[in-house]
Amino acid sequence: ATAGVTCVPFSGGQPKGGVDDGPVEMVRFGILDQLQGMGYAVELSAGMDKYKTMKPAQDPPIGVLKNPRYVAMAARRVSEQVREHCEAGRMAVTLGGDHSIAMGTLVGSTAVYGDDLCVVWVDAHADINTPSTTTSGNLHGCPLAYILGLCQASTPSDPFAWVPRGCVRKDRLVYIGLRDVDPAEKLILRQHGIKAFSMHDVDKHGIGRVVEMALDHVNRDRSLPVHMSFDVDALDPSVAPATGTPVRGGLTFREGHYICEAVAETGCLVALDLVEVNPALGDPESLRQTVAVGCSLVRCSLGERLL
Ligand code: DIR
Ligand code: MN
Ligand code: MN
Ligand code: MN
Repeated sequence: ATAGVTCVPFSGGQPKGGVDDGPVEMVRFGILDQLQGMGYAVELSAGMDKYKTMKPAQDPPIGVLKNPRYVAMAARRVSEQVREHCEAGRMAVTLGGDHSIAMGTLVGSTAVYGDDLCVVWVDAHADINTPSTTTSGNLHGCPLAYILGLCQASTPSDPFAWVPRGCVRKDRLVYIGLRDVDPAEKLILRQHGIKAFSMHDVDKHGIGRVVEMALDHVNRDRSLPVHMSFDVDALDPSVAPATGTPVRGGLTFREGHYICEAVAETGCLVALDLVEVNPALGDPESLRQTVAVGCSLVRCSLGERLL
């Protein structure tokens, strides 16, 4: 099998620098060699340094949205790289970077797999704010609103006009790990009947049952392709401290890995995002720990087994 790896050193979807160094730190930690050691051929997308230089000279806010053109350009490029990997039948692995790049990864995977594609979104946050509900204006809190078609292209000059609204079906999205959801996002989830397993559900049912219920919701027969988008802040800050928006009460080390192992076991995974590793936050040990856990989540998702 071949892993098509796209490194996206991008931080424009949120205000903290450093998350753009997530991919290079994971590569330095050895993720590419580790995948090869597992038997994968690795095909690396070219020009990963380009993202840092893509910033347009003029990018004033649109409404409250920050860096809208920069985010849109980067995500569009990601979408092309992920689409190429999926077209070639590779497992598309995208290393972020902040979570706004998932707008690109999902456009890329759905371009190939269509609306059969199921999305497992592992995150402390719902990332489903629309341009009108976001209070932060940070686009890493918005990718799913665009993807699901909750915000229409308003003007021809919308930098996100290239995003096919509704490329992922609402009934094919499921969340695991939520615990910091904005009031407007709660309304959106309820209004559209989007399935979400919060940390309360993980406590109540245990992670084994939660993953089973999540997969049953989007993919009962385990026959459809799955794209997992894993925000490292889904993990408890004691496990993954070096991330921009840590929220206490998160997944344990084992719960995070269990999700990846169980998804890998289905044999349905076609695309994986591992995002929001920010090596600039915290002491060297926090950084090492977070980079290491990011790499091990990637390996488990791609089938590394304990026995
Ligand atoms: C918040 C935080 N819901 C926002 N989102 C984060 O800015 O829209 N996403 N941190 O990862
Ligand atoms: Mn998050
Ligand atoms: Mn939106
Ligand atoms: Mn996120």
